[in-house]
Amino acid sequence: AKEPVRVLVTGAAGQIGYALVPMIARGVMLGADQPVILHMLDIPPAAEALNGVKMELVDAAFPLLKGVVATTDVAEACAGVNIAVMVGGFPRKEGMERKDVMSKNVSIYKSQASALEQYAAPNCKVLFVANPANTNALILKEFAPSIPAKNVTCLTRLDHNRALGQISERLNVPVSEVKNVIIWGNHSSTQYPDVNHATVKTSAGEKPVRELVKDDEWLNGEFITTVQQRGAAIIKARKLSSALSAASAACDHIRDWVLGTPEGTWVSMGVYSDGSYNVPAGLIYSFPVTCKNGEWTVVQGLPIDELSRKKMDSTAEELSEEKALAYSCLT
Ligand code: NAX
Repeated sequence: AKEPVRVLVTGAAGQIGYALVPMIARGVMLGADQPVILHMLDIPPAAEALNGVKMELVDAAFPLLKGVVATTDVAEACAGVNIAVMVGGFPRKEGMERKDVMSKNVSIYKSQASALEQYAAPNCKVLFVANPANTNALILKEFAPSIPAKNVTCLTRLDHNRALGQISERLNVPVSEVKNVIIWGNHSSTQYPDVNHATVKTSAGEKPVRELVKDDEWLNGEFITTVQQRGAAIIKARKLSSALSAASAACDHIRDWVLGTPEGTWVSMGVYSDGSYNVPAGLIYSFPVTCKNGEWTVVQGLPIDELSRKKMDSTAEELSEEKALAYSCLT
């Protein structure tokens, strides 16, 4: 039998946490044959709710779940974890300046970074979900210098999946037949959902999305804004932000990272830029990646047209600004 993998979820008493922990315990994240031990961290005001989630996990009697650590102690939460999904953080409240929220989060992730560095298992993989996800991941990387940059990522898979979903609806084909969309850049409304290399499996073979949709105006306009604004649309409809789709995307991200992407398929992940596609090095930027043996690689050599270039640069600019703001909170 396989050794259990320890998975940390921070902010586990929150909305996404509540959707995510049962998925992990059912094997959605790491596979139906992989036992797991869940580590759940939240803050003292949420301790009772966190304990309630733990009670429900016990009650669900998940065969793969070999243990649950529910705690408000960062060191205990990080001890021995192989995977860390960072969902908890300080939300922006009405009337708060971006800088005030950023400073709160910088101090939270500074201490969580050092706890991971000290107590997590070697080679621990980190996924940032809490917003601003790209920049929070960068902060964590800064404060956990012994964690390799390649192990620190952020979630743009939800945006990627939203793009697949929009194409599937538009063409009335199953979403499983659509692949290789790309989310470039920031997990924010400046992200660039790119379909220039995306394809659909049809009875006549694989066809480019552009050829099938036959409506560049829609693809270059409404499609892009729909994906960019989808989070806001969910809030408007549900009066709560996306949770089940975010949790599902977090599982997709880790599963593909650990177990590999299918041959011929790439996914979008926020990763540390090495300057590929002329994206400034040193940002956490969403790229198309393939994964093998637990490591991601940016897909190289895709032709980039002028419209794409502009959009890729403007989302990079926003990330550089966020980075500067984060650094200005460091003192
Ligand atoms: P909730 O407010 O429901 O949950 C957040 C939880 O974090 C709460 O239980 C809170 O007590 C806890 N928390 C606060 N400070 C903490 C700390 N220092 N250590 C540990 N836990 C702490 O938010 P939820 O809807 O679950 O969303 C969580 C985060 O995900 C938000 O930052 C949100 O913006 C972000 N999202 C990111 C997405 C992405 O695709 N990257 C999509 C969904 C989501 O909007």
